[in-house]
Amino acid sequence: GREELAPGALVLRGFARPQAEGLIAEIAEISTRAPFRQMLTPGGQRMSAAMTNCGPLGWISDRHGYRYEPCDPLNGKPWPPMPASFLHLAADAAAAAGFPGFVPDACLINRYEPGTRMSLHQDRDEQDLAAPIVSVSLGLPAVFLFGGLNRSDRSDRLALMHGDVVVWGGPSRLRFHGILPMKEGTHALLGRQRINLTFRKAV
Ligand code: MD3
Ligand code: FE
Repeated sequence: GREELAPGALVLRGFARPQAEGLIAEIAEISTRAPFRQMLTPGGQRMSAAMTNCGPLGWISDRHGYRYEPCDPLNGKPWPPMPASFLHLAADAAAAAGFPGFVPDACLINRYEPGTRMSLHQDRDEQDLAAPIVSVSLGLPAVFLFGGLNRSDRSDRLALMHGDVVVWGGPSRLRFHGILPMKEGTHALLGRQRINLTFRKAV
C-alpha cells in the first residue's frame, strides 16, 4: 500500500520487505567497520539510539554540535561505502513517492532496543532541503510521532513495521518527528532490535 500522511509525506508499506535480509547483511558488514555508538548531544547527554553511517558523508553529534563528516571520528577513516542495494532502494522509493532522481550522499543507521526513543526534532543539517529524506524500518515495530513545522504543533502517531519505507519531502521535509520508547519484543530477523536507515542528501 501507499498512504499519503500529509502533503509530501508518503508511506510505502512493506516496500523493503523483499530485500530485508540483504539489507541486514549489509548493515552487519558496515557495523564491523564503523560500529554502532551512542553519540553525545551538544548538551552532553548520551543519545538513546545507537548510530553509525555509510556513504560519502555521515551525520554525527558531539559537544561541538550536529554536522556531516566524511570520516568516522572513532577511527578517522571514511565511512563505509553505501552499498548499491541501499542506493537503489532509496532512489526507487523516492521515485515511487514522486521524487525522481534522488541520489543520497549519506545514510544514517539508527539502532533501537526496547526502551530506546528519539525525542521530537527536525532534520535541518542538510544543505539541500528540496531533496526528500527516505526512511526504511527493519525489525521490531515502532510508534513514530509526526508533528508540524513548530515544536508545539500537535503530533500524529503512526506504527512503523518491518519493511515499511517513508518518504518525507516537499512541505513535510521540516516537520518535527520522533520515536516513542520502544516496546519489548523479538523479531525473527533482528531479535530485540529495530534498525532504521535514513537516506539524506546532505550537500
Ligand atoms: C520526517 N529517525 O534519524 S525515521 C532521524 O526511526 C530520525 O530512526 C527516526 O528521525 C527513526 O533523524 C525516524 C523517519 C523520518 C526521518 C526523517 C524525517 C521522518 C522525517 C525528516 C523530516 C520529516
Ligand atoms: Fe529525524
